Amino acid sequence: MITLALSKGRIFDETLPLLKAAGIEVLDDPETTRKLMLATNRPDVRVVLVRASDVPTYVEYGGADLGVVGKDTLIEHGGQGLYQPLDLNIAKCRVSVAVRDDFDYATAVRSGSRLRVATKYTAIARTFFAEKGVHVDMVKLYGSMELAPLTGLADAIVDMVSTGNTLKANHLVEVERIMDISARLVVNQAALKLKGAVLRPMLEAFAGAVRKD
Ligand code: PRT
Ligand code: MG
Repeated sequence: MITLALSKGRIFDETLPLLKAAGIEVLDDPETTRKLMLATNRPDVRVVLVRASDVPTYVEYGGADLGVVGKDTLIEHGGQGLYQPLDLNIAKCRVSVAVRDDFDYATAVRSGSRLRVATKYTAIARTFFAEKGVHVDMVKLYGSMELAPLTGLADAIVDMVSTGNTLKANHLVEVERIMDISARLVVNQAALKLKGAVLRPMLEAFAGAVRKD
């Protein structure tokens, strides 16, 4: 049995065409079923639905043989023990710094004073500001980062941006782009050895179906 870990929403939706290219069709719709383990048209392949941030953990410990996860989440997890054969070029966005539209970010960063940064992506934020030589007080959040500058919890946020509409709706502006993000395929290293005969052709089918742009 091959177990694939996916998160509901954009990762699941954008992985479906790649699965299809590998001849795999999921038999349930995650938006309507309450099941967390989904059968596919292949009796030897199943999908488990987990939180996006739990995908690397499932694959690392062999609860799933492979999974699809955003580069952001992978960096925060550390990626230890995971084989990362493919950039799937899906669920694309960027990690950026954003502040209130009336906040003078350039001066705050130049002055050598401390910047209060709220984010779920503390590893990415820490590395980025350390390289700039900016002192940061990090506030760890798990969601709704956009609220932090509006409530005085922080001066800036580090968050995922796609269209930028969420920032705009909350009177925030993107002041720095930290990195481009897309989803990656991650594979359990032991599974690749033990189940390589089934996994390798799957990986090749995914690779052949990746959009190049
Ligand atoms: O939601 P949950 O807490 O369970 O976990 P999660 O947020 O990690 O999962 P999910 O499914 O929301 O995101 C999974 C992955 O999709 C992320 O790890 C990213 O790699 C990728 N991705 C791509 C995004 C976006 N685009 C994106 N736009 N993740 C989040 N967003 C957020 C963004 O931060 C903003 O709040 O969506 C909102 C809308 O974005 P705009 O700019 O289009 O308005
Ligand atoms: Mg989310």
